[in-house]
Amino acid sequence: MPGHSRNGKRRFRSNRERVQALFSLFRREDRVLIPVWADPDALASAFAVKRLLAQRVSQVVIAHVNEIRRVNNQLMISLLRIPVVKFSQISLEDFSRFVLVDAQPPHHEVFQKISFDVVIDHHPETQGWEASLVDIRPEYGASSTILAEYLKAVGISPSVALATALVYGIKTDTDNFEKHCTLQDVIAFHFLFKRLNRHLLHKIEASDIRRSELKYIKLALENMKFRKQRLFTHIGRVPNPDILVVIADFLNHVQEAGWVFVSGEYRQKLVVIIRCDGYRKDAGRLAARAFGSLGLAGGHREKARAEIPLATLGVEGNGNLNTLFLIQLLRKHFRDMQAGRRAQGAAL
Ligand SMILES: [Mn+2]
Repeated sequence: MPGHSRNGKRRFRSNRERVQALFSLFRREDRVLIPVWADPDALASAFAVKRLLAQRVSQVVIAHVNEIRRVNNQLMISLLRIPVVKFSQISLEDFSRFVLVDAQPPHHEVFQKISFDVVIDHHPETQGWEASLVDIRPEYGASSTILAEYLKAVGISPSVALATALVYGIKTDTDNFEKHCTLQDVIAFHFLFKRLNRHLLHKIEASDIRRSELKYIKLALENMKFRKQRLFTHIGRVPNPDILVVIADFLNHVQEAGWVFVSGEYRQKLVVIIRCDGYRKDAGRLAARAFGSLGLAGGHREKARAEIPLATLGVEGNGNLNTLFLIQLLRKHFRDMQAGRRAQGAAL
């Protein structure tokens, strides 16, 4: 077929043409499934696809394949009334069409088993799969931006909830327009801005901790130790590691702290969250060097994380570790770093 490749990567002259092609794939009797790895961008994108197809098919179901743990994401779903169900509760035979947003089939084993009709994403393009309509734009900061363009192209004014969801998706994936952001993301933000409710958005963005988790902040402060400009605290057993991230981000606000190390025990692992200012420091590299041989470790310049099986550390997971243990784990590394710097200085 001229101008129409085997795997749906047809060239379109406009978003309007692309959305028309999308619409032409669906019939009234279709029941559409959108499985998502539920993060803000994926949820918002799926919500937008549901809106686009609402009057055109008999049903659109959004099903999350991961467990939704983050408070922000739970609140996004409840405050914006995004209709989602657990993937384990649905059965694929009930659906005639499948749409994937903010991901590609190789990204998850669940997605791999489904033959998708439509794939819309902004991650780097992967191979070995086909769909009738494929729209992948790796240069975009968020899939929500692509969906905002779709809505605009066919003259659909998003509801307050949908506009707020899409803005949250874009802001999350672009780190508030500081990372992987293009002009298109800014234009989409401008289009959505007129419709969004900033009080709802702020409540969702600000809510990253539960009342029941406040006690871990108290523990973090009680157990905190400073060594030079390094802040260490071990919190003990935690119900989920997200609370460690929240505490590390908070302690990273302390002016005197150049480095922040927050650890906790979760499922027989020591989870260490690392923060620094990223200026002449590299948290990702430190995590890899200090913990890479012991477990999973990595991250970016300012943020990193390590997960080390307690068995590898030769300790038992009964909450008996403390901040001194964490300091001990990192002490050797900092000594090596200092020795390295001295050696460098001597050579000059
Ligand atoms: Mn995304």
